[in-house]
Amino acid sequence: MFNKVEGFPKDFLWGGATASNQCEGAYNVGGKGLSTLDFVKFIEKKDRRNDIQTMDVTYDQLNQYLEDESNINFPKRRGIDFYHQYKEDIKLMAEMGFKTFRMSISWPRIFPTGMEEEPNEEGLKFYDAVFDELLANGIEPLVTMIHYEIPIELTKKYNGWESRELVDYFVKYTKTLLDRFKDKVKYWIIFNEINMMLASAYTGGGLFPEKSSRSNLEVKYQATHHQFLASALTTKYAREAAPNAKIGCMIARLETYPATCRPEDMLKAIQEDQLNVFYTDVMVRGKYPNYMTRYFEEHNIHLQTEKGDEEILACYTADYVAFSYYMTYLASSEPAKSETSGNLIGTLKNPYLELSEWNWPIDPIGLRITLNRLYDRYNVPLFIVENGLGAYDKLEDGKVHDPYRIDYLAKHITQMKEAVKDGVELLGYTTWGCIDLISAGTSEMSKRYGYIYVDQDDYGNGTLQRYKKDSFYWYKKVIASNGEDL
Ligand code: BGP
Repeated sequence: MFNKVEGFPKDFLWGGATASNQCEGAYNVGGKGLSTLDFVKFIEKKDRRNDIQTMDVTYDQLNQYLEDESNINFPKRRGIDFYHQYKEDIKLMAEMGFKTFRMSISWPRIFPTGMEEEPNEEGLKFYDAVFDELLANGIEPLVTMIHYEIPIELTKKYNGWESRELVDYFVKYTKTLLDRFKDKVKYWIIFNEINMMLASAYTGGGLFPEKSSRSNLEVKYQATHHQFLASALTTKYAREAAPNAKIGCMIARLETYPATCRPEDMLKAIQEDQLNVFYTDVMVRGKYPNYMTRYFEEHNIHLQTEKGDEEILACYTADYVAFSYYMTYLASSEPAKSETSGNLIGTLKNPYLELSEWNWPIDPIGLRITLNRLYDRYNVPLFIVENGLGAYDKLEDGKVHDPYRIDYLAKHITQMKEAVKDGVELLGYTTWGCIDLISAGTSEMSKRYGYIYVDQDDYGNGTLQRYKKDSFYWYKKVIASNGEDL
């Protein structure tokens, strides 16, 4: 009756994570259409270390570029050329002993405008080749169907996910993926960080709230509703057409502590946390939680829904909860005094935590807390699909010494192991940007997360050669010992 858990399960999925738009490059190769994120990257960035990173583009900025094609002055490279170098990269991952590799498929590589009748065969072939390479190297693909990348034509024509039309276009795309790759891919995540909609509607939903006649918040939740439907309908199709598929939902986990033990702060922490787990509540429990009824009413949010929506959400829920974890947040009932930056949203400074070079609080114990809380809430397996330290690295004589990264990861894995001993069912751990890639928040190369160094600077200069960092050899040892040798 009482089974003691000693450590990570034997089949624990160790690996790393990437996203197509941050690593493939080749934005106009192989029939790919332009995506919302292609536009984020040509807006000049200053040193954004201290900014809250929202990845936003304004409607005016986008239009300025769209009006005159010659304005489209794409930087030389906006990835690390994974599109052409995937074989070499996968070889390095296999050398580290990866059991899984999280990657995403670029929607506009498959449907360039999102609205074609037939998919782009060249795009499908590219992913076929990547999956074959992974499987040949004994690496299980973990595939995100959409990592923020929306065909730009859908933004222009429909204001992105504000329109319900996007549900059908997206489901057509995801059905294409399931049909084509069901024998190669078992683990899927439908939307990357679906709660990103709140922080940046452009990135999360390809939409400009100011273009809508509705309030900013209302349009974001409307778009979210459409994404929930698209997720459930994708899951419905997977149950029929790819019965072995495991379908995950994903949020950026914003674990929130009260700033003090004042009851008002505790209440505030619960309320802010609810706005985060609202997403998983709908996708795992299959219905809108009661607390949102009050929230919607108080914020004058009226969602347009159709008959049958409720049933779809109830019937097709996620098999597991995937999440990114970088830091924890503080909630206070008093107006903010001092803020620091963070992943997706800023937060108050927690005096007990150190900050990364980008001022993101570092909180390994928070990972154990969040694993316990999510598991208690849902009782379905969890999957940590992003975690890691963005840092400046120095390449010297072909070597990168990154003890800071090893220290960060070892502390997080230690807490992860404690959570597993607490009884949390954890499927795996894929650290973010296992090979250096372009940062989502800053569009820069110098914020590096990887075990593999890629020779490229913020302006796209460099040989693109790959080098193994010290953390490469360390992670190899961690995987070989199933998390025992840290
Ligand atoms: C997550 C995104 C990733 C990623 C990561 C790190 O929110 O899913 O795409 O980039 O954050 O963020 P950054 O690149 O800004 O350091």
